[in-house]
Amino acid sequence: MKRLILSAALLPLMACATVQADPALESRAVHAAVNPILADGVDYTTDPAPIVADGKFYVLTGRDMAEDGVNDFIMPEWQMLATGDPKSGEWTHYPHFIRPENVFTWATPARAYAAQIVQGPDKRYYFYAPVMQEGSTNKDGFAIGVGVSDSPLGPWVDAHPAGPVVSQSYPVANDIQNIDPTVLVDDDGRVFLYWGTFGRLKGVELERDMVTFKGQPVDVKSLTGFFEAPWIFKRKGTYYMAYAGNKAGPESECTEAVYYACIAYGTASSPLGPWTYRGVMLEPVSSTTSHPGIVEFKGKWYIAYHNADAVGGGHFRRSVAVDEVLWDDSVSPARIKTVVQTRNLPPPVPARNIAAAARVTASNAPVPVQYWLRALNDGKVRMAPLPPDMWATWTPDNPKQQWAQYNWDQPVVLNGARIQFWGDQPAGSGVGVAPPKAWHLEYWTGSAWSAIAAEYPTADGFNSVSFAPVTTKCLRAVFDASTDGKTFAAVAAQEWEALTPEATVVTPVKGMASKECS
Ligand code: FUB
Repeated sequence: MKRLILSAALLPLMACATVQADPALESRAVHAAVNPILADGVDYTTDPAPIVADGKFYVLTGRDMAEDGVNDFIMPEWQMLATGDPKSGEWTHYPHFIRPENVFTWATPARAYAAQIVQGPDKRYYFYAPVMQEGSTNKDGFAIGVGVSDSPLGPWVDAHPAGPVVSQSYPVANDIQNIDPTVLVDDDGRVFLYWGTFGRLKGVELERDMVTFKGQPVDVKSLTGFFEAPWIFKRKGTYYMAYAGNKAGPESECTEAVYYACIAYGTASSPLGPWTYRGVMLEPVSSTTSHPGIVEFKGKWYIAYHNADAVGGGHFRRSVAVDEVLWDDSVSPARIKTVVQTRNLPPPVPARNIAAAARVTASNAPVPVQYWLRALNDGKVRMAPLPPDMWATWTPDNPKQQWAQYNWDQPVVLNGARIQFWGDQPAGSGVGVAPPKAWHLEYWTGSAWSAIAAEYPTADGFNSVSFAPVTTKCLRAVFDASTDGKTFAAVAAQEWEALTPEATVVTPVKGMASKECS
């Protein structure tokens, strides 16, 4: 994608009459026919916060800059996207919108986490930003600062130069990580701030100065599975709180693996609650974190969120997508329909690996929620996997043998397999997770399991196995745990491929394996 750097002299021409962009702001035109908006892997955009101003749809985003294999939020600055129509695909991208140290003299550079811009009762724009407080003596140094500007495009000045408006020690002590602010300016001009993460959500009314607490914060405990990323908005007199939820388990309506998040929501008839949980509106995305921003624009509702779908994307290289939000107004309060994620995935190519067409189960099902059984056949091997990027069997007391199993709806012909193990301990360990001492495959004959004769390596990287073709509905990989002669290590695998003699195009199936073949 060609990068067009517009000169500062052109910028005023692009701006609407009432929006005076910061003349120093670099911008470029982007055509994004599909999600994610910036998909080429040059600029990763995160934690979207849309705002409608001067007839435009803006999305404030963070920037992920983690190197491949680094599992950390390396986020030095915020970016901005703007369009006259989110469905047009025509965007203006401001790649270097704000850095923490540009607005807040008391903030350290980096950790430019999820922020939001809202228009205050005085019609000025307020930028709520979690940043690290320089020299903080709090246990957790995150704090929320507020910038103010006459335009959603800045320039910004600190609205509270004395320091953060929220920290673990200001204005009232708290013990949460003070990030992910979301603000609602109600129709009557009252202002409400919510924020929080790691299962803790706080809310408070602010004075009309947008920075001063009015009363004591409330703790919200009624939003099922709340993890982080709250987003408050109002529609037809009802208050809605969307959030990243991580109530996990094989039967959970939210997420199978705890690191992943659904976007759930609740409603309330007043801005400080009480909140009633209403369900899931966005299924887990391809990144572990999920983060909603929801606004109405020209009569339609949109959600901006991020995922790992861009070129080179990952859990720490996320990219913003926008999709429409539809409502069920037949009930009161109106419910949000499950968002259809429009994803631009590469077309499937013929391959010998048909694991994606199988349902999967394992000896340790239900698998502990930090792992993810379906990572086995998701087609992804990562340099530095997180626990949900693999199936694993760790317990404090590991058994001597474990297995994983694929079930196909129809009989398939197989003549090979590949498996990539993961370990934090060397072969021969009796603790932690280690490559198995040995493993083998078995196929279901229709009435019994039959071992498949082959060479079964246990090296780093993919271990390939070839064997005489078998026809079956079920394939099982049986692992003899690594042992030091006293105890047994756990087994973990990032990916297990089941290979057919000829390449075919596979349609992935959802759902876990049935009891068939046992
Ligand atoms: O981007 C850093 C963190 O990841 C945000 O604060 C969370 O909401 C999650 O998206």
